[in-house]
Amino acid sequence: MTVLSSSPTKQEEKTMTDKQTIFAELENGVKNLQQEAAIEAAKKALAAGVSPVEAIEHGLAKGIREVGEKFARKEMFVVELIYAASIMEEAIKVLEPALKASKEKRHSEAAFVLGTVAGDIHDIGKNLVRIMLEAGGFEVHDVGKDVPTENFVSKAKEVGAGLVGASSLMTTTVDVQKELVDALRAAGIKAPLMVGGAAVSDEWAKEIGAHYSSDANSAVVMAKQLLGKGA
Ligand code: B1M
Repeated sequence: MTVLSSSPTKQEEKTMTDKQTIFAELENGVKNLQQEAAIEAAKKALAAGVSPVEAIEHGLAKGIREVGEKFARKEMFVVELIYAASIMEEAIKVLEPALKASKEKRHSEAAFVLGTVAGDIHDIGKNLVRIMLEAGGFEVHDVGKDVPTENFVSKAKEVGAGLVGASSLMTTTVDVQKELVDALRAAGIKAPLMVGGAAVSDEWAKEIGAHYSSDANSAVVMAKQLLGKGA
């Protein structure tokens, strides 16, 4: 009788180690402000068949969040924060074609208006949400960052949005999401509002009558659920 072992084979162990090494290189490239290293690690991730979503979440995003923590502790200057963000953006550009590769058929009724709220210029996370929504088949109308509430509303009207999404990274701009729900409803737009970003929580979303997701992948799952299309 053959006994099946659940322990990983040598090849599986090697693949896991390679992945962890690549994640660490991506993370270090961003947090140590080494652009070339981050870009090389992104190329390595693609060559090794690592999922670009995992490369971002377990590598680049980990690095930028550590930079954010150091910035908050005054261990890094704002110029370093800006440079780290630009390194992350350059590395994402390397991964972007692979992120988009799995494009599904578009849902015709699913125009999605997406932006970062007024007063907030953070858009790395919002751009990732856009890429993943597009890969998931949505027709995304990205209104940009630091977007006045009325621009979200007018774009939603113009395209007959099935969904509206607003990102907010700062405690000082999160209230704008409430203003946005109110403005959408006042304009007679019934499309659900999805919210996300570092300053947002599920509790807050419920309080304002919106829908929270913590990352780009779960945003796509939620968008499909809200349209009654399942996960
Ligand atoms: Co700024 N920043 N920043 N920053 N920055 C934060 C947000 C901060 C928490 C850093 C800190 O102090 N620890 C802090 C805010 C504190 C607060 O809440 N009050 C802060 C500050 C203070 C500032 C400035 C005021 C600094 C200054 O100038 N003195 C200034 C803001 C100016 C303004 O907006 N008016 C500023 C500027 C910047 C940079 C320009 C340098 C740069 C942004 C570059 C860019 O976006 N193009 C930057 C960065 C990089 C950060 C941190 C370090 C990282 C943000 C990021 O890109 N994360 C951030 C610290 C942190 O977030 N912990 C910080 C990676 C990204 C993949 O994750 O954006 O969370 P995230 O997106 C995720 C999910 O949240 C989710 O999916 C994404 C992918 O998984 N998600 C959604 C996001 N949106 C969603 C929408 C959805 C669903 C899911 O539905 C629609």
